[in-house]
Amino acid sequence: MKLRAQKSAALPCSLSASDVFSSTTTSTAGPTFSFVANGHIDADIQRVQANVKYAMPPHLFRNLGKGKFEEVTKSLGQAFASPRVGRGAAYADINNDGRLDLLLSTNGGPVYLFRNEAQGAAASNHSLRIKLTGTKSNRNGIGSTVQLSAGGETQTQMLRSGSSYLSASELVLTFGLAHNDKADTIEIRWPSGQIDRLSNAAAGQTVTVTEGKGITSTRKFGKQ
Ligand SMILES: [Ca+2]
Repeated sequence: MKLRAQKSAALPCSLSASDVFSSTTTSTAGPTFSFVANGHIDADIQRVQANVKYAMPPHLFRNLGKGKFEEVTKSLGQAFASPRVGRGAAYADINNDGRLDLLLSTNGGPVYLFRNEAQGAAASNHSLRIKLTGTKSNRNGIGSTVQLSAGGETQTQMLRSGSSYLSASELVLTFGLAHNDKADTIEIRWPSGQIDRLSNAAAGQTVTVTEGKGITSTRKFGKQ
């Protein structure tokens, strides 16, 4: 995984990453990640605590499964790992390649956009994105829980309206499938209590699932 940064006036950096990552995923296995923006709230914190700094590096943790994570921040390069006064973070797939990209806001400073770029063998990893449309439930499907199984591994995500300070991520769930070219099963539990079950959904696309109706539209990756 590699994240490459490119800076412009206030946006962006870019990350390059071999796998998709998500800040809201629980997984029994699979290439998922958790991102933490760091930075102290007191600009002069070092005057009273010499070993604590105002600007701090972020953290990115790779989910190894079975409740274990490893920190991979430094492996993504200095542009990503540099100390900043981070405040909010949000994610979305900004270029429809199936890999989540990351936006980081800083206190009194630029906003950084980290673009997730696959490198080497990791470029062949697959993913599947799921957009929910509620009918009995709220229109965006917020609060729904999606459990996806592929290649014998199971991942669970809940669609949330936000998970970071003054930040909102896209309302699409992204599942990394590694070398698997499809999701074997998908179970969606809607806030209304409705449960929809799908099977054999191909990777490489975003599927829209309408409550009670199954997949109602698809959009392949690579078409922005
Ligand atoms: Ca992307």
